[in-house]
Amino acid sequence: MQNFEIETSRGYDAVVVGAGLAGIYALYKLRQQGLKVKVLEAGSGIGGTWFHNRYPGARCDIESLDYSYSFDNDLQQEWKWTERYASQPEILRYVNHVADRFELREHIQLDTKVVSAVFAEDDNAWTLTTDSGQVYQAKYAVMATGVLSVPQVPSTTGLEDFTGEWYHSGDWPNDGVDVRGKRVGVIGTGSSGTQMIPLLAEQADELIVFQRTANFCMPAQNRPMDPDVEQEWKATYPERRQFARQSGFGHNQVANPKSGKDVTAEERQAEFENRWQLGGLYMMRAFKDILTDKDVNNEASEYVRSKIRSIVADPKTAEELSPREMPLGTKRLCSGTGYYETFNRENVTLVDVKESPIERVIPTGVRTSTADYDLDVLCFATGFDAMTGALNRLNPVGRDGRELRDYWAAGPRTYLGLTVNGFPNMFIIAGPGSPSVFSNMVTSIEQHVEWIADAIEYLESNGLTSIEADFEAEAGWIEHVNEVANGTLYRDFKATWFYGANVPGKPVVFMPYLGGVGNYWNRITRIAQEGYEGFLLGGRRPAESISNSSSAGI
Ligand code: NA7
Repeated sequence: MQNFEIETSRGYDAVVVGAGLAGIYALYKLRQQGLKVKVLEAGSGIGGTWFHNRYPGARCDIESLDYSYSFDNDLQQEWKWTERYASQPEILRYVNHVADRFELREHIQLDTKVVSAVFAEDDNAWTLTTDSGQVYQAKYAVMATGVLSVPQVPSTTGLEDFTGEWYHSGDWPNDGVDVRGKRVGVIGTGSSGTQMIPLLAEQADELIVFQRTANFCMPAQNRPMDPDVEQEWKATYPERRQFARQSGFGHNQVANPKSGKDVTAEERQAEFENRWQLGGLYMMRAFKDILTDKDVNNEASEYVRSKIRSIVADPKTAEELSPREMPLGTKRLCSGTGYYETFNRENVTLVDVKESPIERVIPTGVRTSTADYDLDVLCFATGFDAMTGALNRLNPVGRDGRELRDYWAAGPRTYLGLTVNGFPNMFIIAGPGSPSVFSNMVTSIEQHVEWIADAIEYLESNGLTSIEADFEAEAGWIEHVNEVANGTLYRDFKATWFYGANVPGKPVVFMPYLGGVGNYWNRITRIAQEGYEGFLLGGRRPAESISNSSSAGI
């Protein structure tokens, strides 16, 4: 038995796990309602994803004016974003500014990993234990544990004997990595790889890119913030925020309402070019059926391949970089700067590790089935145990000893992505079964936090003790999440982290909800307004005595 000094800190109304964008807003919002809240954060700083993903070139692929909190008008008016798409350091500055501005820091405990979360029926409370043996008790547990927060390093044999340095994109050293004059290898060409590769190529002596699956990488078309754009956004923020909340993906990117089938081939090409120039994820809004109609998607895919051929000088390299396996966008579309151009540099080599698989790491570098590559630095841009990784590791224990990891053994089960049957008063922010990674995360985070705050207020003002998902409602929701995904081209390509397929042994189940942010928001709002249909409410009094009184009363 470990010799912990047990400090029991009772009396919290809510404990929030994680101090990223979700945890910070949950803290702000619940404190505003008069709750006593503690945030426990494993990292040595706040910011979550934006704290840990410090690799060169890390940048958001949603425009900065959109990817920001809307809850405080002075904040959104006063904060100045310097670029169209914010870099990781700028977003981290923003998160820290928010924490200071709203005096949140004193309620956040850093360097504190929650190692267990157990619900006790008798106390109607969650007990959370930290890695240093501290114990926190609270009525409500809010899991703001992140959706891309568990880095995935492949179990590559020999890594322990590698004599160089190695890093994962999602756990990059705070003070950076100096690659000048070095031979650098990057494994992985998803969003992280395609962002870091151009910068590493500029600094390193030599860069070897190990690509297993070519991915589509749109030019971000990033640029310094245009003062006219900023002024226009700030003048119309209320309308823009409302638009984002009611949109398909939680942001202001204007979607073409036309079907690709209703226009001529020339018009389709013109629209693809328009979207290429708009940059990044705009391509996915080219036609309303780009993700449901194979022909329209094929044409868009071919358009992007033609762009790759026009950029990359060596035809063989261009062909290797051209995705052939998946419909455009069914693997998360990348948004980068100078990605394809980088392969015209003399110091950059593309290695196709589908054709010649990586066999092992050797002390001097990486061995594929056909060659050895000498490396000083090896960068893993190999992704995350996404959406469920952090929660499964924490493995909350709910009613009657139910363990989340067991309950989710065949894939995550949630009602609306917010709650789980058997886990009373445990809320998940941007959980599986909600739009989450298929949206502007800040919009989804705000929607979830506000919904959770309202639910707590409803419980407290109606003398209710708990809320959790009804088993049948949960089952119905999961069916709906799958049905929606099956109506799209996502059903045709499952080798992605959306399905959990990147983690060996993880059940292959489509995890995010594709029904649209606006539709989803209207649904969860209606459910709340109508008395939380599909939820089990503990301690419910006779229906006539339940009011909609708005006093929080904790
Ligand atoms: P991703 O998108 O999961 O990309 C991981 C990349 O790493 C992808 O190219 C993988 O190839 C590659 N990979 C993973 N394991 C291996 C092994 N063992 N050998 C070779 N290549 C491998 O992660 P990112 O960090 O780029 O992006 C995650 C999300 O963050 C992104 O979608 C945005 O939402 C932000 P594969 O395609 O599996 O063949």
